[in-house]
Parts: sequence; C-alpha cells; structure tokens
Amino acid sequence: MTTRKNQSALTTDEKARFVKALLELKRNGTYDTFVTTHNGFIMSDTDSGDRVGHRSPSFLPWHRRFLIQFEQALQSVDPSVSLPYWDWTADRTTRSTLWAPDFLGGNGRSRDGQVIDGPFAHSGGNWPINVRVDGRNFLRRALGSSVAELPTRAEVEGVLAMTTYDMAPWNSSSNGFRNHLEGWRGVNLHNRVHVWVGGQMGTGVSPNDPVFWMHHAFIDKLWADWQRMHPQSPYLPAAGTTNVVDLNDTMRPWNDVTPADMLDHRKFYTYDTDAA
Ligand code: CU1
Ligand code: CU1
Repeated sequence: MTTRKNQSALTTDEKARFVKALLELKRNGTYDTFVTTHNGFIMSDTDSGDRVGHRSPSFLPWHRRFLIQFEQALQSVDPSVSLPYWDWTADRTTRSTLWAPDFLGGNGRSRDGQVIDGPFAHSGGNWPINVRVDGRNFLRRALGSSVAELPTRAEVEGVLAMTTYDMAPWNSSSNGFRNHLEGWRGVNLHNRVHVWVGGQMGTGVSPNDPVFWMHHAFIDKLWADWQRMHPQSPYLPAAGTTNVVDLNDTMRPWNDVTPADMLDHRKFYTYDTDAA
C-alpha cells in the first residue's frame, strides 16, 4: 500500500527516487500528457457551463483521481515512490528544504523568472516546458512575489470547520468547504498557493512545476481530514444538477469514475498521519 509522506520528512534517497521518476516520465513523454489534460480542463471549466476539474464540487474528487493516475505512472518507473505532500502552513518560506537543489530547486531569477538550480532548471536540459501558454520553454517561479504570504494553519482550521461540503450555485461563488478550500471565496487556500509560487504554477499548465503534485496532495489530505472531522457531511450535490458532477455521475475524462468512487482515499493510499 502506498503511503504519502510529508515532503519535509523524506530521506535524501526518497527525494532522489522521486526526482528520478519525474525525470523519466518527462523523458518518455508521459509527464506532458498530464499537463495537457489539466490545461484542457482549466480552459473548459466555467461558472455557467460544464465544469468538472475546477470551480465545482468535483474539484476534489477530480484532482484525487488525477493524482492517483500520476502516482501510478511514477510507480511504473519506481514502485517505491509515492507522492509527497507540501504542508505550506509549516514550510512557508523560500528557505524551505523543498526548494533546495537536491529536490525541486529554488526561486526563479529576477530577469525572467527562470529556475536556475536543481533537477528542473532549464540549463540542465532535462525539463523542457513543451506544453506551454507562451513561447517560454523554461520552468519559471516567482516565490512570494504576487502574494506575500502562504495560508496559515489558523486559516486552514477555519475552512476545515465548515460543515457543508458545497452548495448552489455549485461554482466559484458558492459558500461551503469546497469553494473555501479551492480558494475562490474567503481566505483563499488552494488558489493562493498557486499564485504564491508563480510562473507556470499560476496558469492552466501548472503541472509543469513538480510542486503542483505536492500542493495538490496536501489539498487532497485536507479533504480527507475534513471528512474525518465531519462524518455526517456528504459529498454534494447528490443528483439531478445541471452542468456539475453529482455524486454518482461519471467524471470526465474517465469513463469509469464517479465522485462516490473517490470518497475513501484509503482504498488507494494512506497518509502518514492516518490512524493505522
Ligand atoms: Cu487543477
Ligand atoms: Cu491547483
């Protein structure tokens, strides 16, 4: 069984294996198919039309399934690898070991935002940005420049305390746990972290930055934590809702997955903080 760990607890060897598996998926073309899929959903998800991956109730089950598929791809390279999660309430500065040269590399340089150290630096030649929204083919970051502070633990606790999963109009204006976690409302958790990292992370091709997976693993963990805190609060909406994925509706792009299938993460993996 796959156990997902806090990235700050990984050993040197675990970091190296994770990085190596990422580079192999990049080399063999698999990695970029995930970037393409993600950007397609960002482009098509709208508040008043069909919405699956974002600004809708299925934001959480969609990304859970997306991460499982990516984790399985990593494990096809190295079965010992799992997705680490980045608790940005704790590791909240540019000096975090997350951004060290032996892991994700650091901030982009001021001139053009180009990441210049670590395994994903353009100069290393192993991380071309092929699926892109402009002409720039190098990984970019601007840590903390568009928004200064990452969310705090107190802000996370406030969102975890919400008792209703989601509510009409089931989009980016909804009240409820999902939309406050996604970040269109309130203190802004998930969206703010994308903007804090900057570069590709602030765009639809955000999975170009490997930190995407670690950010979303933490979002996924917060959903699991919320479920444990609110066992009587179901996924909503249940049925018959236009333009959004109800509990038992099939979730594009897959033809065999519903939100109901995604509710219990322990069928697929555990977090290092889950009770045994
Ligand atoms: Cu996304
Ligand atoms: Cu995201």
